[in-house]
Order: sequence, then C-alpha cells, then structure tokens
Amino acid sequence: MGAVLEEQKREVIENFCFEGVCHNDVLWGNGHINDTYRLTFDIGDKEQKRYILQRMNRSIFLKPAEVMENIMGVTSYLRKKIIENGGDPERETLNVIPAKNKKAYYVDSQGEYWRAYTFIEHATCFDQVEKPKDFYESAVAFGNFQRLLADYPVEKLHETIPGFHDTKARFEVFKKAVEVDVCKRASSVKQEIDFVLAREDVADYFGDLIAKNEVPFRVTHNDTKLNNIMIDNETRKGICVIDLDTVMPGLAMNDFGDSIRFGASTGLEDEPDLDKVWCDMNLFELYTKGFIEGCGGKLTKQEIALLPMGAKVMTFECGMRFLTDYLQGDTYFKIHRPQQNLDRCRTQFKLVWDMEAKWKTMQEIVKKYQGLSFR
Ligand code: ADP
Ligand code: GN1
Ligand code: MG
Repeated sequence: MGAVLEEQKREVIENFCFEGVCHNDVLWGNGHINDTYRLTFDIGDKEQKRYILQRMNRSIFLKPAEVMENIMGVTSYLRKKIIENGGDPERETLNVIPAKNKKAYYVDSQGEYWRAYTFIEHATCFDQVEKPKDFYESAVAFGNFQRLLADYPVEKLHETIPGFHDTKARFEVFKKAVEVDVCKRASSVKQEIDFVLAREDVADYFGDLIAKNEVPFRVTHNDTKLNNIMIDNETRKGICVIDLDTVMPGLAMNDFGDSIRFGASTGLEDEPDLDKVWCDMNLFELYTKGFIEGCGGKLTKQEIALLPMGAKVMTFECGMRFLTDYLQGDTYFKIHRPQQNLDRCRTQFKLVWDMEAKWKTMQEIVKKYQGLSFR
C-alpha cells in the first residue's frame, strides 16, 4: 500500500453518499493501522458537516469486505439497543456512510478499500489519561460495550485477523523473527529479546486455559486502548467505542488488559524515557471498578480473578508484537521516526516488569471490586 494520492482521494470522496461540498480534508488521529482523514463539507452557506474517511489497511485485513460485514452487523445491533435504552444512536455508535453503489465500502481504481463514518462531534480521543475520571468512564463504556454485545450471534462474526490474541502463536512468530533477523537488528536488542524469552509462561497462560475449556469466549473488542473511545467534551462520559475492526470472540480479560497497558501507564506508549513509565495503581483501581460495573454482572468470579493476568498478558503481547515488528523492519505498525517500535516495546516491557513488582496490589484491588459483579 503506497501513499494516498490526491486524485485517488478525490475519486473516493466522489463515490460516497456525503452531504454538501467537501472543502477540506486533513489526516486525523493517532491510529497505528488505517489511514484516517477528517473531511469537512459545506452544506449551503451556513451549515457544515464532518466525516471520517479511512483507507483500510489491506495488508493487515486481508478480507476488508468481511471486516465491514462485522461492523455493519455490530453497529446496527448496538443501534437498536441504544434506542431501546433511550440513547442517541447518532453519537453512541459508529454510523457507516454508504458508498454511492450502496455498499458499506468503496474499492478505488487502485484496488484499495475505503469506508466512511459520521464524525462524532464534541468528543475527544486521548493518547494519555488527562483526568483520572475519564479513565474510569472509558472503563464503564468498554464494559458496557461487552455487556450490550453479550447476546450478539457470535456465528455471524468473521475472524478478521486470525489468532489476533493468540499470545502463544505470537511467541512462535517472535522466535522466528529473531532467528531470521532480516534487518540484522537482533544483536542490538538482546536484552529485550531475553526479556521475552524468559516469559514463555506468560505467553502460554490463556492458551492453556482455553485448551482446557476453562475460560468463556465472549464478543469482545480486542483493541480497547484509550484512543479507541470518544469521551464527550461536556459530560465526560465514554460516549462511543470506535475502531471496531477487531470485534471478534475473545476473552474479557484481554479487553480489560489492553486498556490497562495503554491507559494506566504514566507515560506515552512510545515514551523514550523509561523513568517516566510506570503502571499507576490508582488508575488501575479506577479502571477495575469501572469495567466490572460496566460489564454489569456478566463476568464470572474466575474472569474477575484473572483480570490482573489480562493486564500482564496484553502488555507482554503488545511489547512482543512491537519488538517483532522492529526486527522485521517496521512493516506492521505505522512509525513516524526510526526506533519508534523499539521505544514502544520498551515501555511495554517496563510496564510488565512493574506489574510483576505490584502483582499483589493488583490482585488485592481486583478482589475489592469482585462483589460489584454479583449484586
Ligand atoms: P486505527 O485502526 O488506525 O487506529 P481508528 O478507527 O481507531 O483507526 O481511527 C483513528 C482515529 O481517528 C481515532 O483514534 C479517532 O481519533 C479518530 N476517529 C475514528 N473514527 C472517528 C469518528 N467516527 N469520529 C471522530 N473521530 C474518529
Ligand atoms: C493497533 O489500530 P490501533 O492503532 O487502534 C493494533 C492493536 C495494538 C495497538 C498498539 C489491528 O491499534 O492491536 O494493541 O495498535 N491494532 C491492530 O497501540 O493490530
Ligand atoms: Mg484505533
């Protein structure tokens, strides 16, 4: 996938059912996967409307039409539930703008897949927690998301990225990347490689429980970082869960854990100064409370007890993925400077290390809120 060309963008914009005349487009957000633009349209002289336009990452999502089928299914299901609960379906779930050919996506003359959403106004995505209460509200919203989808017909969901949170399989991919060492970078990151190799038990943990049928699969989001949720500027509630590309059957612990690794860190995901990076127990506690409340009694006692493990596994897995990508030449996650993936992997490993030191506290916090699930 090359750079997006100006005439390509024009062709795409021409082919969606947007209202008005487009007068401005800007690259938008800090996602690592898709190319995202914010479009502004003039409707007559006075009114404006904004949209999100995304080129889907075709080297990661090999079947983009299936991704869109999932998104259409999930968002129309959520829409009904939101209306039933007296909410605003225009703001509380993603709204897909159809292409002029009536499909949920448009394939341009280069063969690239594009989709568009209504832009959610008066709300913000954060790359780091600014107000602790926002993190609590994001937890309630991600928990709610899981609760609302608890009865979604799982058989309708395509597995958009096979083995997405199969940490065991990712460990094997990592070992292979070290062995092949295509960019000759392995010798310079020996410490990081050893950190991963010393924790095969972490990589195996959930896979072993799944093999023994000991943990339930649920419809989960699988990419629950703070910048995948919109926080309402006024009410400060988590108004809408976005980035639905990886909604698939998964583990509740992983949705919890992925939020912790990103939002409970005292530093940015790519912070080069590791002295700034810690897993904040106050934020961990706020998220634990919010998530258990949001899931509304759906989590089992065992799932709750495994939440700290979810945090550790997701942080470890993400660090391992960043390091794998660094070894393979930065082909998966978008980078904006050399070594960004290396910095990203180091923050994740620092967090894993810190969680190991704070393990008892994490378990005690989770225990404290366990009762919230059985009211
Ligand atoms: P990626 O998979 O690359 O992370 P996302 O779907 O998360 O792509 O979108 C990237 C960013 O674009 C989000 O973090 C958010 O800031 C912004 N964004 C996405 N969808 C919307 C929307 N409907 N309204 C407003 N902003 C959005
Ligand atoms: C990617 O798409 P985005 O930027 O929200 C990635 C996640 C990682 C995350 C790390 C489809 O999320 O799995 O945890 O980066 N998404 C995909 O920040 O691989
Ligand atoms: Mg995203």
